[in-house]
Amino acid sequence: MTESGKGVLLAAPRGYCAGVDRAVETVEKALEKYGAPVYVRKEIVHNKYVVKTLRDRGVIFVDETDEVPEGANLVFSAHGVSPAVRESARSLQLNTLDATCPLVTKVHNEAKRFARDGYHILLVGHGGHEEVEGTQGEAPEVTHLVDGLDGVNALPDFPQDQKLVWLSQTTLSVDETMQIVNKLHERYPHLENPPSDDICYATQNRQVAVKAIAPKVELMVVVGSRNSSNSRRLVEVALEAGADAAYLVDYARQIDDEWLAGVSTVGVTSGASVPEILVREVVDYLAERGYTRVEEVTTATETITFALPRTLRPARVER
Ligand code: 2E6
Ligand code: F3S
Repeated sequence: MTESGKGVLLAAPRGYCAGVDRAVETVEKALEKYGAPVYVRKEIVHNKYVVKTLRDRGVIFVDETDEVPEGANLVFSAHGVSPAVRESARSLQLNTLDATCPLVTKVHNEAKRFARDGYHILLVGHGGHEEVEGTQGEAPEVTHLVDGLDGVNALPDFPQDQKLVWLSQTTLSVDETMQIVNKLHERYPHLENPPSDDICYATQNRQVAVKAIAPKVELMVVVGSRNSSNSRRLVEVALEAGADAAYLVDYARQIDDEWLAGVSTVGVTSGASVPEILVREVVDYLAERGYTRVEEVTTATETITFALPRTLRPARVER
C-alpha cells in the first residue's frame, strides 16, 4: 500500500443498497405498527446478522405462506415472489406487505410484458435463487433459465419466427453475463435485448469499486453471507480483477490469520445486504493486527432511495 507499512483499501460504494434499506425498514415498521410476531417469507435479505437481529425482535421467518396463521401479517422478502405465492397468501387472508425491491419488480414487469407480446424469455440467473423463482413464476411456460455459460448449450432450438428476449437476475457478474449474452446472440441471432439493464445499479457499482482496488491488494475480504448472490459475485470479481486471494466472511472473527501472512494491503468490501457495523468490525480486527492505515477508494456516489410500502408510510398531516 504505502512505503510505511500495512493498510486497508476500503471499497465504496459497499453495503446496503436502496432496496435492502427499504426491505429492512419495512419489517421494522411492521413490527412497530402491528407488534410481534410479524412473519417474513424467506430471509428478508440474505444476511445472517440481519435475520438474527430481526428474529430477536419477534420476526418469524417461514419458507412458505402455508406456515403462517390465517389473518397474520406477512412480509414478502426483497427478492420478490411469483404470482402463485401472492395468490396463496390471498387465499389464507394474510395481511401482506411487499418488500420486493422495485428493481426486481421492474424485471417481473418486463417478463409479463414480453410473455404477453408472444416472446419466449431467456432468463440469465442462478437456478434455485428466490429472485429467479419469482421472476420465472410470472410466465413459467415461456421462460427458460440460463444458468452460466454452459446453460446456453442446454437450451432448446427455437423456430426462426419465435420472438426471443433475454432478461436477467439483478445481482449477476456484469462481465460473466455479457459473455453469456454474447453466446446467446451467437446461438440465436434474432435474440432481442431488454430495454434496460436488469443487473441493478448497486450490483454494478459494488463490482466497479472492487475492480478498482483488487489489483492493489494481496487479499480481499468481502463481508457477506454465503447465500447472498451479489456478495459472492464480489469475491469472483476480486479474483478476476487481480486480487491474489479473496474470501467471503459473515463476521470479522471468521478471518483466518493465516490469510494475512505476507500481506501488506487488504481490500475490504461488503455486499448489498450487509450492515456497515460488520465492515467496521473487520476494519477494527485488521487494525489490531497492524493494518492501521485505512484509505477509502470511491468509484461512485449513490443517492437513490425507495419509498416504503404505502401502508407503512407516515400519515400525511392535513393543513
Ligand atoms: C433482492 C434482490 C437483489 O442473493 P442476493 O444478492 O440476490 O440478495 P441479498 O439479499 O444478499 O442482496 C440484496 C438483494 C435483494 N438483491
Ligand atoms: Fe434491489 Fe439491487 Fe439492492 S435489485 S435490493 S437495489 S441489490
